[in-house]
Amino acid sequence: MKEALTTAYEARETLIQEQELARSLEEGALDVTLPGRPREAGGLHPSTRTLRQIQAIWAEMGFQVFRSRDVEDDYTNFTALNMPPHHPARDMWDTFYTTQENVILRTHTSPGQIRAMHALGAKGTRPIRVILPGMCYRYEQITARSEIQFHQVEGLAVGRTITMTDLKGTIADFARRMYGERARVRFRASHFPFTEPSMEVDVECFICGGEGCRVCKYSGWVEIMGCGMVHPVVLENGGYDPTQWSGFAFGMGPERITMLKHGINDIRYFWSGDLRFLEQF
Ligand code: 2NL
Repeated sequence: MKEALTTAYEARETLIQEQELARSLEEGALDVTLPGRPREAGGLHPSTRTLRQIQAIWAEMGFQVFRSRDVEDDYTNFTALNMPPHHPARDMWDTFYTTQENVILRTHTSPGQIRAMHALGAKGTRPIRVILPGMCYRYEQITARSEIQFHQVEGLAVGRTITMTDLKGTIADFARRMYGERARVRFRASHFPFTEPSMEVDVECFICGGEGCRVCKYSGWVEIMGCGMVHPVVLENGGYDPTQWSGFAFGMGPERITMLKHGINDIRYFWSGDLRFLEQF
């Protein structure tokens, strides 16, 4: 009974469909010459693209990606980085505190480097080469130039014979891979609590080639990162004997680099979720 009914039903269904198709073709309801409906493919966020580009370059140079937590403790975010409680340099980072004593959002990716030294350095017996990409948080007024959350990529190399020559050569090589083989860099003296000496790095303006334009404010140079030789106190807090070991470190902001590259004049676009912005990448 069931089979008979199913067969009859299917025969009827096929007939109706054929008739429907014939009729709609006759009426021209089905226009097979119409273009197809495109399927919109998603794209990578501009920050993600820059972040991945930076990571790929450092990976080629033997730096392993180390990931760390966004929620930190006061010791690792500040004290271990040569900023004990009440140190005036802490004012450089406006911090998100929580209702829990000692629990904060990291203001930079540097605390992750302390964790990397402990996780990979084997109590200060092994050299390491890591980069640490991630989100940072600062309790600031949101403006065209500053956001309360943004990415950083930090790098750290610790070994027995690392010198400032290694730092300068490695960063110059990074700049050539990132901005083209003719990219020139210059190092300016600066200050960070966790490095000594400390420097800021400029690359010859990749928009105007050093001629002078709005992006480089007619100086011919744009700042791309900060760096320095790891401070002995920080090496010690990472488990290394600073009389036997040395290292260099650097930090850069992918949003800043993306803004310079594409002439984006307002950092608030990045987390606006505005498709008119995102679809341009
Ligand atoms: C910047 C400058 C920098 C570091 C980050 C670092 C980390 C450890 C030890 C020493 Cl564990 N240094 N990080 C050093 C110099 C500069 O960042 O302008 N970032 C956006």
